[in-house]
Amino acid sequence: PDRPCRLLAIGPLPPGLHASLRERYQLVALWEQPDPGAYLREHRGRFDGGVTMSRHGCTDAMFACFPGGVLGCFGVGYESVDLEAARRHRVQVSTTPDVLNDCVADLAFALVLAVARQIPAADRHVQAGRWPTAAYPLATRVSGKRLGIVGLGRIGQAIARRASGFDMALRYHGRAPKPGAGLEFEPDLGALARWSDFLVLSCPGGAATRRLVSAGVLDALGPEGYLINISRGSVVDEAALAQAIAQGRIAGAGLDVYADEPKVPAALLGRDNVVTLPHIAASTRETRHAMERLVLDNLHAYFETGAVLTPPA
Ligand code: 8YV
Repeated sequence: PDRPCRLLAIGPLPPGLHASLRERYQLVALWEQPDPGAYLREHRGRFDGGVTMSRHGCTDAMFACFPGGVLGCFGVGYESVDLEAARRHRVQVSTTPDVLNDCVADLAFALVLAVARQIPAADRHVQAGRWPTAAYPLATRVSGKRLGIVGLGRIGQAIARRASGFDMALRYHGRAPKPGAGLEFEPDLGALARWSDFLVLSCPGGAATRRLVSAGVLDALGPEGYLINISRGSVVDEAALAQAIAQGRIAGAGLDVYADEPKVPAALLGRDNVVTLPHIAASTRETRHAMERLVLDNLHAYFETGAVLTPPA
C-alpha cells in the first residue's frame, strides 16, 4: 500500500507488540479516546483493521470501523470476538493457536502437581519456619491416577501427552469423539467426573460451554477428586465450586482462570487445597513472543495476500 495501514487497537496490548505495530502501521488506541463509544460511531469504515486480545474481544461497533479488513487477536480464545459481526462486516479474524499449547499444558500439569502434592502449602510451611516443629501432612499421589480431559483440542492433547509420562489413565469428554485420538471418549461429563481423580478443563469458553461444570458435575468428581481449569472461568459454575470447596465436597482445585477476572471468590482463598494462579498459563517470555510474532505475521499476510494465516479453528 502507498500509505501505512490504519489499525484500531481495541485495548492495551503487550508493550512489545504495541511497539512493533507502531513501527509498521498507524495505530490508534481506542481506550485512550475520551469517549470510545462516540469514537467508534464517528470512525465507521475509517480503518483497515484492528488488533485485540482475548480479554478485550471485538464487538459489532468495532468491526464496523474496518469493514472488509482484518482483526488480529492476541490469544487463542476468541469467545469475546463477535464472529457473526465479523462475517457481516467481511472482516477476516486471526488468533494465535498452537504456539501456546506447550506452555498452557505445562501449567495445567503444574497445577495437577501443585494441588495434589500441596506444593504451595508445603513451601509456606518451610518459609514460615514450621518444619523443625511440625512434619508436613501427607498429600495425594499423582502418578498412575485417572485424568479426565474436557476438550481434547490441541491443548488437551498436549496435556494428555504429559499425563501419559506420569502413567496416568486417560479419558476425555467433548462435543464429539476425536477419531484417531487413541483415548477413550466419555459422552457424559458427569460419568467422566465420577471416573476421574483429576478433571482438567481445556475446552473453549463461550455460550456452548457456559457453566458446563455444575454442582452436579462437582459432586460426581467427589471428595477425592480435583478440578483443574486452564480454559475459561465461564466453563465452571463458580459459586457452586466455591461452595463445593467450602463444604469439602471435592478434594481441591487448581485454577488459572475465573468467571470475573481479576476477581477470585473469597471462598477459594486461603486454603491449602486450592491453588489460584493469575491467568498465567501462556505467560512465558518465549510463548508471549511467539504469540506477538503470529499476530504480526497474520496482519502482514492479510495486507500482502488478502488472507490471514491462522483463522479461528
Ligand atoms: C492470553 C489466553 O494471555 O490465549 C488465550 O486465550 O487466555 C491467554 O493466552 C490472554 O488471552 C491475553 O488476553
